[in-house]
Amino acid sequence: MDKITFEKKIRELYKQHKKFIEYPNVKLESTNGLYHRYKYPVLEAAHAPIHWRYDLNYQSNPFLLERLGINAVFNAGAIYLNEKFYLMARVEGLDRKSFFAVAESDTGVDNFKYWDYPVVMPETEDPDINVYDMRLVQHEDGWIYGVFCTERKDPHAPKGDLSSAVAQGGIARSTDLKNWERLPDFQSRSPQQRNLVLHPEFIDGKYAFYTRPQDGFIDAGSGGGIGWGLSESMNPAVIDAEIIVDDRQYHTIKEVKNGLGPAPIKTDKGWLHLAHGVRGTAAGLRYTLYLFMTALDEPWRQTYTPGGYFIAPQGEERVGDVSNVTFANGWAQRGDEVYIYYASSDTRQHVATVHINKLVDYCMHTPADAGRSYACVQQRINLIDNNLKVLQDLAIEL
Ligand code: M1P
Repeated sequence: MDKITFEKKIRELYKQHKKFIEYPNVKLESTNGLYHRYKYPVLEAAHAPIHWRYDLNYQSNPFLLERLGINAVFNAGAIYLNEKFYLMARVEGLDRKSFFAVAESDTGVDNFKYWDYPVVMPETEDPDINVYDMRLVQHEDGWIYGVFCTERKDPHAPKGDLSSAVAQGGIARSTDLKNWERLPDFQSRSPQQRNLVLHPEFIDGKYAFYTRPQDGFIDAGSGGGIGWGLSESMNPAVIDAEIIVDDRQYHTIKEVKNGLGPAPIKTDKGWLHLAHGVRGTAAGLRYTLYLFMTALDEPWRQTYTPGGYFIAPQGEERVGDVSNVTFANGWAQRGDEVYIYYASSDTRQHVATVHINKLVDYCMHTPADAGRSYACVQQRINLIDNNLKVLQDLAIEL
C-alpha cells in the first residue's frame, strides 16, 4: 500500500467509526409495562477508538493492521454527574486482560464516547493480574469510590493448574474519575470476594459493604448469598463479621450464587437493590437480574423480595463469550428515570430505562417466590380470579 492510500484508509476508518458511535439508539416498546430495552448496545468492542487499536504509523505498520484489538466491552459501572452519564466500562483486550475506561454521553442511551486514554489504575504491592466490574459509588464522605474485582493466580494451586485464581475486592477513590488513588484491598474472612459493593452512606459512622462470601473462585461452596458488614475505615477497609442480607435458595434463579449489582438507590420506600442470580442448567450457568428492597434505616434488612427475574437474556443477548448471561453493576438516575446498564453474555453493554416509581411498585407488589409448584399455581389462581372480575366489570368477553 502506498502512503497516500494508507492515509486515505485511516480517514475512512475514522469516518466509519464516527458514524458507528453517533448512530442514534431506538427505544423499544416495553414488553412487560416495566422497562424499555433499546435496539442497539450502548457499548461494544467496536466503540474503542481506532488509535487504541491500530498503529497509524506508515513506517511501522505499512499494512495498517490492528495491533491491539478489543475482544469485548461489558459490566460497566455507571454514574450521572454534572448532567452527563459516565460508564466505567470493563474493556477486554484480545489478550483476555480487562481494564477500565470511561465513556461519556449526554443522553445515557447512545453516543457514548471514550475519553482519550483508558484509566490508569495504580497497583498495590501485589499486582493485580486482572481487574474488572467496577461499582462507582458517590459516598457521603465526598469521594467517588471505585470498588472492583482484583484477580490474581491462586498461590496454592497445584503445579500445572493455571486456572485457579483468587478474587478480592479492589478499592480506589477519585474526585474526577481520571485520577485514582488506590487503597489497600478489602479484607474479610472469606477466601474469595467478588461483587463487593460500598453502601453510599455511613451506618453508625462506619463504612458499610455488601459482600459475597464464597469458598471457591467459581463455586459458592458453603458460602454465597449477599452479605453485609461494617468497616471503621476505607484505608484499610476491614470487616470482621458478615451477615447475609439475601441468601441463595434451592430451585430459584439464585440457587448457585448471587451478588449485588450497583450500589442501591435510596427511595422514600426503602433502598432499592439490583442483583444477579445464577442457576445451573444442562447448558451451563444462567445469569439473570433481580430486584429487592431493604429498610431505609436498616439497609441490611429485606422488606420486599419480588419473585423471579427482572431481566434475563433475550435474542442476541443470549449469545457471547459466556452465553446466557445478563449482568449489571451500574445504574444511574436522572430525575425520575433510572438507566440500567446491563451487559449480555460477557460481550456487550446495553441499557434499559424505567421510571423509579415503577421499580418501587414492582418490588412492593410483585408476589415473592412461592417456593413450590402447587403454591405458585395458587398464586396465579388468585391473580386470575381477581382479573376475571375486572373483565366482567369491563364487559370484556374471553
Ligand atoms: O461470566 C459471568 C460473570 O461471572 C462472574 O460473576 P459471579 O462472580 O457472580 O459469578 C464475574 O466474572 C462477572 O464478571 C461475569 O460477568
